[in-house]
Amino acid sequence: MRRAYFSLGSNVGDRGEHLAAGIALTAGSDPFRVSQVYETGPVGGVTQHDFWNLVLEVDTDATLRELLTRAQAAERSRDRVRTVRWGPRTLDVDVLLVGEETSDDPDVLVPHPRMYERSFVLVPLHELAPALVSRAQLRAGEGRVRALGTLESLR
Ligand code: PH2
Ligand code: MG
Ligand code: MG
Repeated sequence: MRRAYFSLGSNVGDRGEHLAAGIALTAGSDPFRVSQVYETGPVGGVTQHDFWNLVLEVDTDATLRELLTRAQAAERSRDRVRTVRWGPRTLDVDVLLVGEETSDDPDVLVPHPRMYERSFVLVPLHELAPALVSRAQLRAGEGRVRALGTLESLR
C-alpha cells in the first residue's frame, strides 16, 4: 500500500462536475482525500479561462500503469479533446507522486517533472501533505491561486 497524489484541473464546461467525476474514477474503490478547490490563473502561455484545480490523495495497491489507466479513463469520460498543448480542457488528471516510486517512462514521468514550478499544484498539495512541500518551494511556485472552499460547497 502506498500513497499516490494526482493533480486535477478543469477550465471548460461545468468544472465542479468534471472534477467530481475525475475524483471518483481516479480513486476507484481506494480510500482518498481531496484538497479544497482553487481558482487558478492559466500557466503556460495559452490565453484561456481560469482553471479550477485540486489535489487528490489515494491510498492504493494499484501499479503506476493501473493508476495512469484510471486517470486517462477519467479524462475520456469527460470527452476531453486534445488540441493545443497546455490548452483548455474539460478534465486533466496528472499523476504527481506514487509513494517513493520514480518512473522515467515517457507516458508517465514520476515525480511529475513540472509540479514544483506550479502554484496550482503546490498549494493544494501542501494543504493535504505539508511535509511534501517546503516553504521555499511554495514561494517559488508560478501563477495566481485562490482557495474557493470544498468541492461539495461549490456544487
Ligand atoms: N494545466 C496545464 C497548463 N496550465 N494552468 C492552470 N492554472 N491549471 C492547470 O491545471 C493547467 C494550467 C497543463 O496541464
Ligand atoms: Mg496537466
Ligand atoms: Mg495531463
